[in-house]
Amino acid sequence: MQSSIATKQNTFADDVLRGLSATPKFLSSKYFYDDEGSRLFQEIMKLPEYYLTRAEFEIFSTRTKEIFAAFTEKSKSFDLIELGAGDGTKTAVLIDYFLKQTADFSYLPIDISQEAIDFLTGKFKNEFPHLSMNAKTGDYFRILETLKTESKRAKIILFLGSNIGNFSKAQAQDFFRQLRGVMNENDLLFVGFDLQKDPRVILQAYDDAQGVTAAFNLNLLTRINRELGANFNTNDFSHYAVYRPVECAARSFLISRRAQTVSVEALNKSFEFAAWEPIFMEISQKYNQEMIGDLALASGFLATQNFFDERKFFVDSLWKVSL
Ligand code: AVJ
Repeated sequence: MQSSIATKQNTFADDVLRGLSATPKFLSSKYFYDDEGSRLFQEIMKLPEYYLTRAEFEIFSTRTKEIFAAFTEKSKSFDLIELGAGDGTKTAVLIDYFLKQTADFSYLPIDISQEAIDFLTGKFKNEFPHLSMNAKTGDYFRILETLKTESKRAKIILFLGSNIGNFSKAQAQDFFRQLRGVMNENDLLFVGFDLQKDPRVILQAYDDAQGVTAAFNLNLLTRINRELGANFNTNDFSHYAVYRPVECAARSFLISRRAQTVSVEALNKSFEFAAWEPIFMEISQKYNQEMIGDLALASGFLATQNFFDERKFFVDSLWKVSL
């Protein structure tokens, strides 16, 4: 059960070599999140155009009670496991309420970034001194595999913020199948999906007026310069975003503004860019209710309850394991 996206241990250099040698060229959005990239993503979440974070926060704030009821319907005691926890702002709303209900649970944030985990645990220790917390850094599936036997309690796995959007539909199915493999009968999965809506609204979220999203994309070239000794000139590339309504997917590209050669020392190689040649950077897949139900079924789950914001911009979908 090896997934090409989650467990294959490619290095940054391997992936850059593969992406810049391909036609069309691509780079993986999973490498956006160095320190500067994480900081830029925090900026993105505050942008007026980037509705996703506020929509999900609204769901957590207005439906807290129902979410808690759904989480505790089968088992009163549980491990709340958050994949890609980030800064935990949304989850804090749930935790605060759960603690006030004197719920019997532990919080286990998992992130690939040690820095993110240190920040989050510091903040939560301070904010919730009575919270039982057990943070982990590393590969999601490897950690979940150990938890499968380590803890007897029901697991509620959170995968929020439309993080699933960075996978194509086929990759998303593969990812959920793997999750299914490390879950027990009474475990639950709570997934945040960004929904199909006015295409203009979606496009603007990935093409903001202040150019923060452009900087976020270009930062990956700066990271390649720093970590792999490349000589990208970020002024010679521009950010371009599209939304395709038939596939419900936003995509972003960096476009080479002129014919140029970029060398990457760590790869001992140069790459030619034609004038206006694109590098595919990121997919942000959007969903509708039918797609979500189908994806759940195809990966061994049943979508049992959907929590929407007022405008139906976003949904947190509760999945149980199908037997
Ligand atoms: C972190 C994957 C949810 O696709 O909306 C934000 C990343 N990229 N702006 C998204 C992102 C450009 C974001 N996710």
